[in-house]
Amino acid sequence: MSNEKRVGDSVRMNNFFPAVFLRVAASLLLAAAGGGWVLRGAAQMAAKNGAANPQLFVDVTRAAGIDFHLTCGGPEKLSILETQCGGAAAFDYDNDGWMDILLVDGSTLEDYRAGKCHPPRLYHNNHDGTFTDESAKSGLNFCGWGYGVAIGDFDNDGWEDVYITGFHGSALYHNNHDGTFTDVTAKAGVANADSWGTSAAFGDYDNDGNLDLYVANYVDLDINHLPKFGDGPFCQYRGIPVNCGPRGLKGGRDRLYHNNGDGTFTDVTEKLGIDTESYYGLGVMWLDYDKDGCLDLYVANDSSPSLLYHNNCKGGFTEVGAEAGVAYSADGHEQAGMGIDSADYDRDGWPDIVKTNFSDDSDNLYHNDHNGEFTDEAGAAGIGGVSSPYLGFGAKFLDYDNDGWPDIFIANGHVDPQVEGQSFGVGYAERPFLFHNLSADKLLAADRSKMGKFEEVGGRSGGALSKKYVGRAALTADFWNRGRQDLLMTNLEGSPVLLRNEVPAVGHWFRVKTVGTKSNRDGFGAKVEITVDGSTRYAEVRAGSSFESSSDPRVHFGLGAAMRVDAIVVRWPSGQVDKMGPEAADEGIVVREGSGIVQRDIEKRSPIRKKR
Ligand SMILES: [Ca+2]
Ligand SMILES: [Ca+2]
Ligand SMILES: [Ca+2]
Ligand SMILES: [Ca+2]
Repeated sequence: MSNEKRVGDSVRMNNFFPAVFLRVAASLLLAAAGGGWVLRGAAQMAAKNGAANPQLFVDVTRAAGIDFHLTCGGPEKLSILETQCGGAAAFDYDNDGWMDILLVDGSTLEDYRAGKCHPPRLYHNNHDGTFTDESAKSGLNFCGWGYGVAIGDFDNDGWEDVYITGFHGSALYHNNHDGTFTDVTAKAGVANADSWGTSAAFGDYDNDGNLDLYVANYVDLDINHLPKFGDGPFCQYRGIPVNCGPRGLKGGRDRLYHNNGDGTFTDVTEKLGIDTESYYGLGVMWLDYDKDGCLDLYVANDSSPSLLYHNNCKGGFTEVGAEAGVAYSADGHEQAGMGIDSADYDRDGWPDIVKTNFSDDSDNLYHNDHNGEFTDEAGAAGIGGVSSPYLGFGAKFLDYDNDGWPDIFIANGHVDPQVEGQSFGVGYAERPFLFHNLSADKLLAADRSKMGKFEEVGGRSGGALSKKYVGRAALTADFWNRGRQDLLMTNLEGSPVLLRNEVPAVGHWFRVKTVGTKSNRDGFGAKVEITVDGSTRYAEVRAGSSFESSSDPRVHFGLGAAMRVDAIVVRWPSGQVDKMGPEAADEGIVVREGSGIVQRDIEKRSPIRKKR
């Protein structure tokens, strides 16, 4: 399904609520008639009539009640500290079935030195398209210079806990089950005290049922002796003075904390040989790339090789990034890796990887070759050339049109405001990318050799996707429980952007939430396989990926025209395998380890409630 075929809905959502309610009402009627897919035909007809391109995503930030302005140093970004802020998470902190939002704030050199706090903001999802700022009573009183966030239920009590990374001080907050959190950093032993944490992610690497924690550390800096702006070879970009680093500065060694299961963690960094070279860590993701049942770890490093830690299933890791083909670019040079994500974009049953890089360098699309190695297909897939001038940060696979083929969203934005107005062909603020996976079209054309091609459709979709931002975190979530994947991107210069999926013609969908019993409660690391129309789709359960981000952990599958999922298999980290199905399309199920389906979220499919 090419974008041209989906053209036709020229509705502009200037007035969010009436338009949204009309849209939801219309989709309810169509869903009731079993004909959500009918919309596709209508859109195609409209396309023939020459209607304008649709806005695929609509900026609803203000209408939704998100009123937050990120603080991250001054406008000139005189220090590298001022260039990497903007962590964000989508998670359901109160277990009401709706994804809430957490936004991490940064600081300024003056405020940080003076001890002035910039606590994070917690927005509760009101189920009606709006959010309420619950920060004040949340107890998320982080005071420092915040960067990223990781979400996971580290104590397996059924409530999501929060880890916030910061400059020389990160913090773990335990969820008290009543909308409040308690700082348990000291007891847990995960302060990461003298390091500058960026991205972090929870994953159970030793399959003991307790989530362990990886924290990427970027640069070791003394805030009282910061390198001087523009002073020296590592403080120049194409001959103009900019903030210094990361080259020329000392790298921060990442940390891996093993969860002891009693509220404490043990730092196993040295014992397990993690980040021995202290590279400039930015992106973190747990995945099982060789499907041996033990979670591997991929870390994107700035200005140094990216690292892939293969889990030997005996409690240790071997770093295999170079051998596996994910340490360098396709032509073998070091890159400035920023954000990473994984999904099976070509549906061959193995998890692939996307990674963003600096300007004048392509993003990577590492195809999993099933033998422990990857091939960078970015160029062939149509991603390399488009992405080359841009500086990418957050990256997320999503199936925004529910056609069953994972698409890719990338947040772009430079680190040096000084590039603006120069003749380098790069800007400070840049538009994000939405890469549409064209495999459905290729399949229809019976030309399977062209599978795995992407087309950038954000630029011409108009509206929010064609605007420029200094993008950092990027996450996906079904914020309105409609069976659509929405987006949230943070912006170093200003407000985050909540992007509501308004794709005019979407396919059917299916969503799986995992609840571990023997395995970790979140089910992170579980593999979900569904069989639809004779083909099997593969996904892994995770929340942490992209850049400084945590996404909706519920596994979302687009189904295209299929009205039924024939089989569902969940392979848990414990080794338990639960087999279910068939199930009807357009529902979310909750699968409990060992029990199968324990809940069907059909009633939440199309919520219409009066705005309060
Ligand atoms: Ca909630
Ligand atoms: Ca918990
Ligand atoms: Ca563990
Ligand atoms: Ca798609």
